[in-house]
Amino acid sequence: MIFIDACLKKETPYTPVWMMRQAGRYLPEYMAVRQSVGGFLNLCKDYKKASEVTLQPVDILGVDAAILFSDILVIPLEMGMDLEFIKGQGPVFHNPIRTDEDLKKLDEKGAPDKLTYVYDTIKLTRDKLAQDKALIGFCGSPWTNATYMIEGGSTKTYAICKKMIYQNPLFVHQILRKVTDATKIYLENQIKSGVNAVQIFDSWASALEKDKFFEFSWKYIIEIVDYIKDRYPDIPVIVFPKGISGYLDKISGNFDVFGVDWSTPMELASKKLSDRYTLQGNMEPTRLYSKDAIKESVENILNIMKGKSHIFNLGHGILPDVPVENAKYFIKLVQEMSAV
Ligand code: 1CP
Repeated sequence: MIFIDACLKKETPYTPVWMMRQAGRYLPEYMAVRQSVGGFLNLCKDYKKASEVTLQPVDILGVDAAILFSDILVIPLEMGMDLEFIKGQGPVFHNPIRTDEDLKKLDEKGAPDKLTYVYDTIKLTRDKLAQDKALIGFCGSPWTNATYMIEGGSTKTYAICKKMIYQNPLFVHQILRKVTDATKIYLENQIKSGVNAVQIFDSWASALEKDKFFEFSWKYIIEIVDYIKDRYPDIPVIVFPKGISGYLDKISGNFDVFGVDWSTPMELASKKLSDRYTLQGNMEPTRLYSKDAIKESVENILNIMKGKSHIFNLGHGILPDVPVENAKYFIKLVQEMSAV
């Protein structure tokens, strides 16, 4: 698998490429399946349909890896939280974690066993996926998941969870401990079910100042990385802490791939991070609206990464109204231009 080879710094015939959020709303084929089950969470829980939409971007766009169709929030959901995806509002937890009572109710030990629909999706998808394409499993970082669990949904200010960090840090650590423990077993079960690599999404890393990022987010990510790499050294682990370009020189660990977000110049990431890591990224996702803008960025990023270990990706998720034709153009262009 060329994607896995690139993760492990082996030479590849071209630069492998996939897109964060590649299975989803910009594909009419996805919308049709989603409608047929009556909503996003139902789709995650229907392993046959979840597998179908996992495979769609491979069939339609020719990406080099499929990413499991699910969501980071299934961990808090199966720890006992009441999750609903509300149209126009995104995810909502009706019982946010604010008190010791709330904390006590979180069932970190039971959650991994309840996620059988994810493991079934993985098994079926790995069965159907071409041998040369990788299947990526994933989870949210404990911090990114905790922001939703504490706030009760998406937030622009992180006011409640950040106030908690300064007023009652121990309480936040207790939540993070539980989420970390559940996530380790969850990822391990994904690997046992057949994923070829795993990615840890820390989409809200940049909500924290430097010291707090290392204390409340990175520390737990590294704990998960070590747990996986100690047991499955051949499974690549990708980390994606978004928006932390100011302290890249403090980033190290046992992971294989560092996901570079679009706001971090690729040259900077390449200079500041040890060359033992493969870099993944990082075209600005909004460029997908213009073929000229795509071409300019693909040329530029391939140039910077020439001779270095690289997986092409967007610097964050694809937006819902991107023309499918442009997404196809992007994937093909990367594969053709990078071929040696
Ligand atoms: O059909 C729909 O309208 C639901 C939209 C949707 C989709 C397609 C959500 C709701 N989640 C997903 C799938 C998803 N989420 C995947 C599967 C693979 C893929 O689509 O390619 C993955 C990897 C995620 C990860 C995820 N969910 C993250 C981390 C990555 C990122 O983009 O930052 C986060 C933060 C979430 C939470 C989430 N899920 C969905 C929404 C609307 C949100 C909230 C986002 C926010 O707070 O801004």
